[in-house]
Amino acid sequence: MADTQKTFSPTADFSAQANINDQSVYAEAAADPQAWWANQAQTLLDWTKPWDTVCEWNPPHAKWFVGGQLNVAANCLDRHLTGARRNKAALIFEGEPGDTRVLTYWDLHREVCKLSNVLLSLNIVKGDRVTIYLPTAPEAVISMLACARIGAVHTVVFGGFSADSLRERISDSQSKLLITADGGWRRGNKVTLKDTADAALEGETTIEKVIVVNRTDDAKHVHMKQGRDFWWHRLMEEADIKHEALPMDAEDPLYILYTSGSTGKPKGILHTSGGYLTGVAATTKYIFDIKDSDVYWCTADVGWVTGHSYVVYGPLANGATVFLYEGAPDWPQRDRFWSLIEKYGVTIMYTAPTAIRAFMKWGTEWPAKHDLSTLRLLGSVGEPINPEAWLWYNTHIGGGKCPIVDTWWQTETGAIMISPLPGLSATKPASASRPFPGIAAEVVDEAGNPLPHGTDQTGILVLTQPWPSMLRTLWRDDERYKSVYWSKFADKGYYFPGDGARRDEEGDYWLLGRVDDIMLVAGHNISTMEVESALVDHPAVAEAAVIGRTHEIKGQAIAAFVTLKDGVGHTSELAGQLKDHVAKKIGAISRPDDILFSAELPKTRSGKIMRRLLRDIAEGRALGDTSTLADPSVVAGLKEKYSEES
Ligand code: 6R9
Repeated sequence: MADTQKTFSPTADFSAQANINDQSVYAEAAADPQAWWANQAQTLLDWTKPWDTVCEWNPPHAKWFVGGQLNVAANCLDRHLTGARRNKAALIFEGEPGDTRVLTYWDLHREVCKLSNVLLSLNIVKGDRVTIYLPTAPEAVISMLACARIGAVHTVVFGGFSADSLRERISDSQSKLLITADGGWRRGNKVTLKDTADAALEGETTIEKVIVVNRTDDAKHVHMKQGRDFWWHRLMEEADIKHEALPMDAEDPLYILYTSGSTGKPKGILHTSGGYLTGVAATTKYIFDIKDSDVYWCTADVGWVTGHSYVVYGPLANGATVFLYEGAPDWPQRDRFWSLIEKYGVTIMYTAPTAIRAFMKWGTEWPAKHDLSTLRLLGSVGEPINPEAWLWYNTHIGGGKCPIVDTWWQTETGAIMISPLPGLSATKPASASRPFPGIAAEVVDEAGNPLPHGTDQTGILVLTQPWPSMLRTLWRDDERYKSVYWSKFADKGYYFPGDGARRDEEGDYWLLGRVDDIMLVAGHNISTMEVESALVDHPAVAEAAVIGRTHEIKGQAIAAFVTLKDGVGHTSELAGQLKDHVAKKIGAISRPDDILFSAELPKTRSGKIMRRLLRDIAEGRALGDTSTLADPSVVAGLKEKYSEES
């Protein structure tokens, strides 16, 4: 049997010590999911007021733990201060240049209290939005928790986003305050965040005040606008260290996080307090098997949901030690991650398939140079992992002894939905196993009927019942919330995540990628529309069609088919300019890999661009059905051209 078809069971030692090692959890949760979740909320969190109702479900709107009160930051900090965790490391940070900082729970609590007082002194009150545009460093975590402590709603924007993207998110969320830094470090270079922030604030803006963290010691080059901009360290020097966390209703908003939508405009995913924290605390405890003795490293940037749920809220709610690294995996050399694992004795690592594929390409000599024996569990998230990458991760990083949890979830779901439980599941390379206890999923056909297990047909993944950490709506756009997620199977009341899937004979789930116009480039969701809009915004471009083509390392690469305005010449300089233009408009992660100029794009008679055919062209496949095209010769010409130029 090929290794890719084998199953891998946890060792007896691992199972014996696991936080869950009894299969009965699945049946127990399925019998009464609400009771199961209520039990998690009760045992894993501290509430200042108990709830009256576990779940109110008025499809498609859910409320969880209605009437209950808690403070998310207090659950991540204050309750750990009374016992042995007080002086335990909460955050161990290493910056890209090699600077290090350790914050104990006691330290982190003090910093968060101080910043809470700073926010109050800047007139930020419960319900106000605060945009956070920072590198992955302790200040980002402190900022998120300080918002949670006073009830301000944070919206973290990934530091790689452009000024336009930042401006759009600030304006949609109507944030009053921006927290940023002079810069961050990436492959030895300074990323000038403050300059980008300044550009985003030009003209009209809802932002009244800006707090600036000194990260790169670039004070000389940073322009501080009087009355608007304040240095973090100055404000913190004077801040009171005492702050009482404000109890929040379970349904009070915790954060908004923007994610790509297929119409181009980003969607503001809204998460609330009690249900969200219950979901992330339970999944962290049972899927990552977190213990007080662990050193846990999730490599995601705090700007993505994985950073929210599994760098900050889930692990800190569990009182874990979180390792945080600011920079790139190949700086100064390709063994940076492995040297960090050795240096800090990391026991749990959670990363993305795109990173694993890059490590594979760089070769086994890099991890082999380091002692990785402290690792006991590995995780993967962001896109489907190929069986070969799974096996490589298992052998060369996990030493063949670490369970791998391939976790499927989304910004919208808040917490992991489908994953193995590491002490129980016999895992199969590239299968995410089964829904977490208390989560109800199914794979259905276009009509919403369940597909038989073991069929080759690609089905559509749906979640059939509400869950505590689900998004509550899209910020200021409830209509879009209803139409994007709930209209496809409205009669059945199913949540539609936009992913293709199938189930094997044993009922295990295999995720097969997006079924909509979202690309997964290095694990990041990028909308084809958004890149097309950025291209068309360039004066030389008449029309553009963008698709994700299969890419060895990034999963998908961005290929753009571009029609130019009359009289503009097709030059390689222009292709370069267009790539730069998109990177500037949206951010470097959206920079197209290929630009192909074409006099025309393949369209149906009703004028729809046939992206399926463009994908066939970019991936060198035989063209599928072209009979619905207005002019079939267009694709034939394009195909020839693509193979010549690439
Ligand atoms: C957590 C996160 C969500 C989309 C999702 C799916 C893809 C994530 C996956 C996976 C297969 C996995 N995805 N994890 N596909 N296997 N283990 O990535 O959130 O950025 O919102 O992306 O990512 O397509 O719908 P987000």
